[in-house]
Amino acid sequence: MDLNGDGNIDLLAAGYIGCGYIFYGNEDGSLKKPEIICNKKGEKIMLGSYWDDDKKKWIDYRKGFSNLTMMKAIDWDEDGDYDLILSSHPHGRPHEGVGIQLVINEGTKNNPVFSTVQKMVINTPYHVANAFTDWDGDGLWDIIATVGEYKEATGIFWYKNKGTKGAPKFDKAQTIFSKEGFDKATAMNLYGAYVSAADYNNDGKVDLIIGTSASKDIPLNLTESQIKRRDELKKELDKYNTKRNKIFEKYTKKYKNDSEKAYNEAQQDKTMLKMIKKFRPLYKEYSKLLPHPTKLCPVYVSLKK
Ligand SMILES: [Ca+2]
Ligand SMILES: [Ca+2]
Ligand SMILES: [Ca+2]
Ligand SMILES: [Ca+2]
Repeated sequence: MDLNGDGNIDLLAAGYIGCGYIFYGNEDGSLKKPEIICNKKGEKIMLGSYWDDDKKKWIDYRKGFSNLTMMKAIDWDEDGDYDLILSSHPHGRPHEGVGIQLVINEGTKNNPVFSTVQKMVINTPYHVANAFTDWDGDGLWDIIATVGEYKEATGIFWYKNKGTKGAPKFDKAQTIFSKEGFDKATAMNLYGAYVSAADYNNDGKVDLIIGTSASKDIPLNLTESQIKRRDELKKELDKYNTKRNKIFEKYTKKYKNDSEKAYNEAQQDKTMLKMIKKFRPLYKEYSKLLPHPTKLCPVYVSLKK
C-alpha cells in the first residue's frame, strides 16, 4: 500500500498503545522510521484503550477495554486517496462503541490529511481484524472480519457491500467459518485470529489467509495427585474470578460514564489488592499444570471453491 502516492510501498501498522504507525518506503524498498498517524489537528488516531506502561494504568479511549489491532487503508469514497479503517480487540469483554471505524482522508493522494471524525462502519464490540476483498465478485469490495475470542460470536464473517462505488454500506454478517467449523478444519482455534485476502493459488478466486495466535497444546502426563491439585486450583481461581468481576461491576455502576476511572479504581480496591496477592502464586502453580502450547503460530490458507 502506497499511502503518500510517491510510488514507494509503505507499511501501515497498528500499535499496542492504541494508535497506528506509518513506515514510509524508500525507493530501494527499505522503510523509514515509523511515524504516528495523526488527524488534521495533530491528535493520534486511536481506538479502544490500552495499558500505559509508564503510568501503570489503563488509558481509555472511545470507551472500550481493547487495543487497536488493525489499521488498514482503502479508498472508501473512491476519490483517489487512501482512507483509514480501524478495528480493535475486545479482550474477552465486549464493549459498545468500538467496532470497525472509518477515518476519511480530506487531503490528497500525495498529501494525506485525516479527518477528526471517526465514523462507526460496523457497530459490533467484538472484532479483532478485517480484510477488504470482493468476496462475491459483484464489483464492490466487501469486509471479511474475524472475531477471535468471544464465545459464541467467534468466527470469520463476510459483510457484503450492498452500497454503491464510493458509498459502501454493509449487510449483516454471514458466517464463512464458525468457531466449530474452523476447529474442525484445522484442529486449532481462532484465538486472536487475523485475516487477509489474496488469490493464493492463482486460480482467479480470492482465498483467505488466516493467522491465529493460538498454538497446539502438548498435553502433560500428570500424576493423579497433580490432576487433583489442578482441579482444586481451578475451583479456587474460578471463585477469584467471580469476586473480581463483582468488584468491577461495583465500580462500573459507580462511575457509569467513565470506564477508565472505574477500571483503575477497581484495580486499587483493597479487597482486590488482597486477592491479587493471594491468588498470584496459585495461578502460577496452576499454569504449570496446564498443557504447554507449542511455539508455532500457525497461518492457514482457506482456498475458495
Ligand atoms: Ca509511499
Ligand atoms: Ca478516499
Ligand atoms: Ca462484493
Ligand atoms: Ca484462489
